[in-house]
Amino acid sequence: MQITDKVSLKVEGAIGYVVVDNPPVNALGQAVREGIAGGIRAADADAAVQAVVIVAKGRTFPAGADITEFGKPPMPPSLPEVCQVVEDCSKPVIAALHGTALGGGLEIALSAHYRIADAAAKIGLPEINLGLLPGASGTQRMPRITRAAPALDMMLSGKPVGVVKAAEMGVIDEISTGDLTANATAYATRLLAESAARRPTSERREGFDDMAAYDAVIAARRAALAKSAKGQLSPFKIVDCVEAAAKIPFADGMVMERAAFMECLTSDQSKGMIHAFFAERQTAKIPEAATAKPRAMDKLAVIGGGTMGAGIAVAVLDAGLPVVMIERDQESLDRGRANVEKVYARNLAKGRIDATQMAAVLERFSGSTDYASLADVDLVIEAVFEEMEVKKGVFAQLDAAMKPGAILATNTSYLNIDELAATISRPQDVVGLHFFSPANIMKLLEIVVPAQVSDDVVVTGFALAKLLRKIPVRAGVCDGFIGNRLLAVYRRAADYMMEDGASPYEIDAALRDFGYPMGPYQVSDLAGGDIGFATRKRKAPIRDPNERYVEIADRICERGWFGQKTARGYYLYENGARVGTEDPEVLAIIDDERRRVGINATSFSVEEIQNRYLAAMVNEGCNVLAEGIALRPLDIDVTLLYGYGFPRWRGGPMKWADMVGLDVILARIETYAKEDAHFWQAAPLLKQLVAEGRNFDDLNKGK
Ligand code: 3H9
Repeated sequence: MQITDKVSLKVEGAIGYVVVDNPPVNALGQAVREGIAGGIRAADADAAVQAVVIVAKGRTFPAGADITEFGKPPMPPSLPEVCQVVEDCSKPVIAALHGTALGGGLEIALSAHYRIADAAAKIGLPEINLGLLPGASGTQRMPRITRAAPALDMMLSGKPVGVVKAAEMGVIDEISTGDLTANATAYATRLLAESAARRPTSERREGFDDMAAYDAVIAARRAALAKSAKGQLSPFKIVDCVEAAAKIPFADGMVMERAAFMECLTSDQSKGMIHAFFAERQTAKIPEAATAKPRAMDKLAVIGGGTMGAGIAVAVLDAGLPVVMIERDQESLDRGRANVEKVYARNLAKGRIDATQMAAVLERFSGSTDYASLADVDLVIEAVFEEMEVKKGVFAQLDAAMKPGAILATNTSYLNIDELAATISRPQDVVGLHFFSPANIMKLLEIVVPAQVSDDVVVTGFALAKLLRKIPVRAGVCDGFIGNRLLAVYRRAADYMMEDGASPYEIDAALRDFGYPMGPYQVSDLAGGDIGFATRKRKAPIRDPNERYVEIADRICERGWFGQKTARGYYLYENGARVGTEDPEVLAIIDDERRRVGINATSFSVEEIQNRYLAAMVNEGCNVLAEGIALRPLDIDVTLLYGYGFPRWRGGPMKWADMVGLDVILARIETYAKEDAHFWQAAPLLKQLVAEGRNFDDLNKGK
């Protein structure tokens, strides 16, 4: 019997099967909610049915509420109501889970009386990743079964767990290997034969058996969050609701959970995180994919065994592919190999892999000092010194050595790839693959599309990103592509504030307060000031004389203070400390510089620091869009979120700007322009959007 177009009820013998069918992830949209509630009620009313199994078609049990419905007018029945219908069924209800039973999907399962899961299934409550909390009884039902700590681990980490762990938690009663529906039927039949009673989770209390321990867990989590989740809403609400589960009646707990869920749902934080969720899936949607298909990618190579080259090699090995590393001499190759082996040795020491696995991975790694070893390679990623002439030399050798149709990628972070491609005989095969350090860990991959490249090379870059489990962003050729180009501008905004009166410590603190894990000067100390220093010296002759240039960084670097590695940079790192302390000598250097250029220091509030830094970022984002360097504002958001530490709960700079209001951002830039009209030039696109009453979200939607 079809209940709605997404849910059917099938009765076979004594069992009624409520079957959900809403690809791709069986999200709990209105028709699914109505269907599950209707299916349960119909099964309840059918005298032939003695037990009900909820099961889903396709790749997964429902993976949660339908996120696309959030923000739209509510459409009954609500998910908490559906959960109650499931629990209130007068016949035992068994949820049969497979795939990823997440969020609202798990909440439905928790409302059933018994749960069986496929051995490969995962369960989780990832709402926190969307700035939300489990809002369909998860905060109330889960701790009743598991106690406080396992419930909070799941809700606060947002990470799913496998079935063995889920069974240990008491959430899964049976693990199924083989045909899930057949096993669920056998399980239901057994329960009926044993006259097993319904087991309403809302009435269970075994999770509250030790209230002193429960209270202690709540207090400890609250204290930890005060440090780790400062400024965020949903983590604290989760703890409040889990605490209440043990203290107030279930119905009151549900009212509290609903109110907390709605407060989170209407917050900018959840809007930002929901935007991030969809944005990171949108970036792979590129024009080239409409017609082109990826080329073969069976064997890869990297040129260079330094930090980047070795990191890329590890990323490729981790994806299960063979990789050849090319270095200029045996000594460098040995160093490169050691860099790769170091990563696996650490994994081994930490128990992440065993010796056999390590040996198997390294089996796929080979090294050579001869470009002839590249003859059968499909895709090479060059990661040599960041200098055009060096790269041109490497590309000439690649051109000579590689088979026709092989892809020649460069990991440059700002050089002109059009110029590089034009020096070889096959510019159509040249693409930019800009990894971020450490390349085996960082999720972002900027795929830089030069003018002459073929579409199938671009889509191969995206296919590689998927294989390496990276988030790809399509970028055009310019100095710094999307990320580093924006970084150069907002870092200048920070340096101007520093020279005008804010200390680097105040600037860092203001940006941590905004949600960054570290401020820009802490990042600079971590990365090392020497490379930037060398680049500034190299670029000095071509610097625009009208541009305001702050010399503070040069004064610091001239003293050999390059950050953590020299125990001194903007901060002092005494006795190998990783967290720096403020350095009065740096403040004195800054004062001297202010005096030298005739600046009277003014003070900047936390808000003012944040506003200027972000305005510079958003404004340059507009220029990058107008030039077609980024396809959509969401591509900029994803770049900054995954490569530059932008707080996810702010959605990315462009989403943040939409929420503040583009007119407000423009007005701020026009005010700053009164001090420095050269730097603070409002982007034409920003002006145009404000004049037309549009925003970045409109651009994302192609409006
Ligand atoms: C919640 O449940 C709140 C409740 O507690 C309370 C409510 C009152 N909705 O990721 P994929 C789309 S909050 C709508 O590429 P995978 C996704 O956009 C929810 N759409 O596949 C994509 O669309 P497209 C808690 C969704 O195999 C397509 O499905 N749950 C949803 O790599 C395929 O997705 C979550 O937060 C959704 N819930 O990964 C789970 N989920 O093809 C969120 C996915 O047009 N989802 N889509 O780009 C996930 O984590 C992953 O999608 C999943 C599959 C692991 C399930």
